Formats: sequence, structure tokens, C-alpha cells
Amino acid sequence: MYLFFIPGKGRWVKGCFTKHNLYVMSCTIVLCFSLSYFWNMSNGTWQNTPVKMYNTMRMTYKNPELLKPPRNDVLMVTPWLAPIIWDGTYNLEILNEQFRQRNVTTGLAVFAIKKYVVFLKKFLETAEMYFMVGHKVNYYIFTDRPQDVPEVALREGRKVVVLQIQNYSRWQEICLRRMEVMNHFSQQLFINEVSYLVSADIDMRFNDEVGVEILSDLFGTIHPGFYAAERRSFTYERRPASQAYVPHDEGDFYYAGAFFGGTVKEIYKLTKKCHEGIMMDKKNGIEAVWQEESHLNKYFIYHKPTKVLSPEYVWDDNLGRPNILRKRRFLAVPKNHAAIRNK
Ligand code: 48C
Repeated sequence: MYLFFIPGKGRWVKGCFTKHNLYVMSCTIVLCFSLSYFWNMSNGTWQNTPVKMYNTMRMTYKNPELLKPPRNDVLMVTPWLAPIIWDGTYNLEILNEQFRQRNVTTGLAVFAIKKYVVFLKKFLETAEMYFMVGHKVNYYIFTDRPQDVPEVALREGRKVVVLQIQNYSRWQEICLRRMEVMNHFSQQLFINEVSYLVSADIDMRFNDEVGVEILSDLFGTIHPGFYAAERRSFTYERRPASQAYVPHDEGDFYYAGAFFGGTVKEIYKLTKKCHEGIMMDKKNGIEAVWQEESHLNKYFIYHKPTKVLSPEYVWDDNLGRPNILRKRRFLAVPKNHAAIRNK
């Protein structure tokens, strides 16, 4: 017999376990923990970067309780503990200092194929006003029309790198191939020049600050059309024949293909996996419903982002201006799809 203390009651009580029982129980607990540790090690699931750690936590849960209007200085996190970035949930002064001390350069990769070169000027001009102000930035512009890349005045520490690539006749193919191209250039170029890489659609403009608060090992943005939607209405690829297939009981958020990023290493891994899925689909004669966005969404389910950006970071004014949005930082530029696509 032994005594134990009940804190609430403030008294000692006689327990029903003998010392021997307790000894056996503690040994069993220690043994269980050790076994599960080594089991994880041998499966390669116990890894030390946050991205990998989150991957061990495959979750299914009802959302999106998390996406209530943000309150000042309240940190919101996903169930796997990645911060959800809204205006007012971070201290930019402290973050700016940290990233400046690390002398971080961010790459911003965009594709301007065929008529999409018309979007470059506004994109670059507004990025100079709002994107990573006070930090070093390399704009990587992938285009088939290098002569149409406009001259835009850049702040100190920022440069434009034009990379000529081939075009494709279908706009869907252009979108899909972005994964292949970014994968190739991650190992050939980005790894030598930048710490973080951000991938963005070009038919967009910056409208408010987008700074180092977004930077993390791997980040994605909640699609503005789905931040308040239930999982069953997410437009994941639902055909099991596609590599982008997501079953109905899985998925955390529906992420936008228009803005995501991470360290070059993580972007290398992401683009590799997505490109492999896209090529396998091609072999099997199937194309995911939302092209590379579908593959990105599949990837984020099994490789949890270490930061999740609120729809402030990809917004479309066609969706109105709900109260929860204090900032509309990166906005879709209205366009005539028929006149622009495939031209
Ligand atoms: O650069 C092009 N040219 C095209 O003809 C079609 C797409 N694109 C790139 O793909 C642009 O960077 C677009 O922003 C991006 C994603 N495609 C779209 O947003 C179109 N709405 C399909």
C-alpha cells in the first residue's frame, strides 16, 4: 500500500497499488514509449524539421472553426499548430529585424507566357510598393517573350531575372508545367541565390503589405472562394484515377495555386512530387480538375504547411469585401479570359 496526494482535496489518501504494481506499471510505460520511438525511427516518420514533424500527424477534423474573424494579437493556429496569418496576428517589427539579421533574399517566381506578359508591368510595380519592402528580392520571370518584359524601376537590393522557356498551346498545360520548371530551376538556380521561394500567379496585383511574416519552411494560402466552405464542397480532384485524388473524408483547407512558397529545399520537394503526379496522370490519360492546384492541394494534405496564409494573401473583389478582411494584399486583376488565354 502507499499514499498519494489529491491536490484539489488537499489531503493524503491510501492508494490501492503496491510498490511492486507501481514499479511494473512505470517499466511498461517506459518500454511503450521507447518502442514507439524506435518504431517511428525505423519507419522514417520521426524526422526533425517542422514540415516533416507535422506530416506524422494525419488529421481529419471538421473545419473551419479556425477561420473566425481575427482578434487583435490573438495567434491562430491550425490543429497541427501552424500559425494562420491574418493582419494583427504577428509583430512585423520583430520579424523584420530577425530576417534582416539573417540577410534573407526571397525569390518571387512568376510565369508570363504568351499574352500574360501584359500583366507584368502592374505586377512588378505593385510588388515594388508592397512585397518584402526593405528586404532583398529576386524576381524570376519565366516567359516565352523576353523582349516584352517591361523595364520597372527597382529599389536597392532587388533585381529581375528573365528566364526564357517554351510555351504550350493549351493554357492548362502552361499552368501544369510550372511545377516542372520550378523544380528544375530550384536545383539549378534558386538554391544558389535565395533562401525562400514564393510562387505567384501573374494576373494579380499587390494592394497591401506582403512581408516576411509569410516566410516559413512551407506555406500555402487559403483559397478566397473556400475559407468559409465545408470540406465536402472543396474542389479537390475526386476521381481516384488521378494522382491528385483526395477522398471525401480528408483535407484541411482548400489552398490557392496562386500563392505558395517555402525554403528552396521544400519547394524542390513539393514541385518534384506534384510534377511526378502530373506526368503519371498524363500517362494515364487524365488531367486533374484544377490542374497544378489540385496536385498542390493533395501535397499539402500529406505535407502540412508550417504557416497558413489567410485569404488576405489571395483575394478577388468579385467575392465582395467581407468584414473579416482587414487587408486585401494580393488581388486578382479582372480580365477577359477568352481574349487572354491561348493567345
Ligand atoms: O503565363 C500564363 N499564360 C497562359 O496563357 C496561361 C497561364 N499562364 C500562367 O499561369 C500565369 O502565370 C497565370 O497567372 C498562371 C495561372 N493561370 C491562370 O491563372 C489562368 N486563369 C488560367
